[in-house]
Amino acid sequence: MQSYLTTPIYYVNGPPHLGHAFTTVVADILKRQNARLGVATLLSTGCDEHGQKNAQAASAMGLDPQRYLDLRSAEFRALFDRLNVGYDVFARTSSAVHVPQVQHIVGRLHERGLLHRKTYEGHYCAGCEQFKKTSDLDQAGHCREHPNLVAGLIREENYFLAIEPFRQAIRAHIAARPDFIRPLTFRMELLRLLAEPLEDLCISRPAARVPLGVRFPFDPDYVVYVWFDALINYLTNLGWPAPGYRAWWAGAEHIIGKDILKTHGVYWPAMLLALGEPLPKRLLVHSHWVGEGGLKMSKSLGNVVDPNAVIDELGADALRYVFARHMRADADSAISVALIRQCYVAELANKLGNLHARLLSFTHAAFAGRVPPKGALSPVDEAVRSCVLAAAQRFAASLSPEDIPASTRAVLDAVEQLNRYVTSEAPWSLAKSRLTRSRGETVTHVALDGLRLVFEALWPIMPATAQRALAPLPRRAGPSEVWQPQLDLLEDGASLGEASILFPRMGRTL
Ligand code: ME8
Repeated sequence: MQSYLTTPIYYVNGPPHLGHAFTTVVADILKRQNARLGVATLLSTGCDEHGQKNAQAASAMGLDPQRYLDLRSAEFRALFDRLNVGYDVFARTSSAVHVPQVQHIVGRLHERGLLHRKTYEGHYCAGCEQFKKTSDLDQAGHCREHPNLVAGLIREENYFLAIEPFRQAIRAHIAARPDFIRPLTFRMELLRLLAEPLEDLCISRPAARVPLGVRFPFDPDYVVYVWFDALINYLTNLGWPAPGYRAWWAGAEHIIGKDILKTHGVYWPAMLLALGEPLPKRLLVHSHWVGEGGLKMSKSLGNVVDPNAVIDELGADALRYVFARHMRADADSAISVALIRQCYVAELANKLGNLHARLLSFTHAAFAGRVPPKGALSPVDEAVRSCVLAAAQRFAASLSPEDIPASTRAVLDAVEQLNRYVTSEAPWSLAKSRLTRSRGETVTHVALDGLRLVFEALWPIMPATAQRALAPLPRRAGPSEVWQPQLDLLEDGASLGEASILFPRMGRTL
């Protein structure tokens, strides 16, 4: 089975922010986990470069639109590179591959008689790039997502795709597949949306009003609506309609924030059905990061967390860890620079880093840097070993975003237990006397092997740190090429390498 993991393609009307970093890191965690299980995975991310708000951002900076798009999308790519994201495709909707693809699809739907033209009057929110119902606006005419913009009344002639003819088929598809949308709360939300008749989707914008877009192939006065254009990237990335796309498409999982549930759960399936294409395998939806106190992050509130600044200060893996450990799929989670620093000190430096540092330095001091042999195991040894193994086993199969926080948490609990074990068994004292030395060897062996398994488990979350942590530990290969959580893979008598500091004190350059 092949897996095709997609992130949204992000608007480039500003620099990349924490939310963009988050979804893309989640996709990378899933891909890394798949990779070590032998599941071939294609990961796509990228930038959504058309539409009014990107155009406005370009003109606000006095730049030619294409130059602006090139600069901004390079910032996104640089952030994902810094975060060690192994994307296979970086999609850009202004690219020479994507544009003809969109034109081809619009032309196909037109030929099939699925598009119609009509005059439409409605309030348009440039932030959402969508027409809004009056009931979606507050009294001053602002939409909920963009209280800083007035959704002005617009009357214009446009092309439309009727969604209603596909509603029951989409609904039936979701109803028959409990696993199609996760978590459950978003499945319920979508089923509620699909219970009511749906309005036609306006799929064009007059080029005179929104010049930054893909021209309609049969009517140059219009550009394709930015969402219609953007969703198509999921097919463009696979070389659709060349036959090779099918196997990947069958394993398509869209990782998205809850803000874009309707576009992915209603419009995109309708577009696919109109094209005669199967629906993706799954929608993996997550909630949002919000500022402390549950407030939406905004520049004016001063509670925006800049992912690049966090990486500068604490490293990419610290941010990846905070994402993995502290997100919740079904409810918003608070994040701030102070919370990230607190997590860095309390969990990464004091627990994970400390266990690594003390075990390695102690083994160097007491056992000449060699892995001591393991003798008979006591119930305490067995207890800590099974705790570590159970935590690591949570990483034995493919992950879904919902699993990540609890699985990460379980590994951290195992680290705490290992720390307690080492403190109470005190192998450094045992090693001093001839009578107890072999018991000291066993405790050290058990703890080092636990440490190994902990970092193996955490590899998809903190790839660079895990690699650095594992480098000094002499390991035997497991029995299978596919990674399996397994105890007892340390080489008795082999020398440990030098340990590096995994989580330097804050303030030092990493
Ligand atoms: O919607 N917490 O782009 P966008 C978590 N171009 N994730 C967040 C977040 C937050 N506070 N803020 C943003 C678009 N995200 C369209 C998508 S796809 C065919 C077109 C993440 O730049 C989350 O994944 O507004 C959300 O769905 C996405 O960024 C929205 O990015």
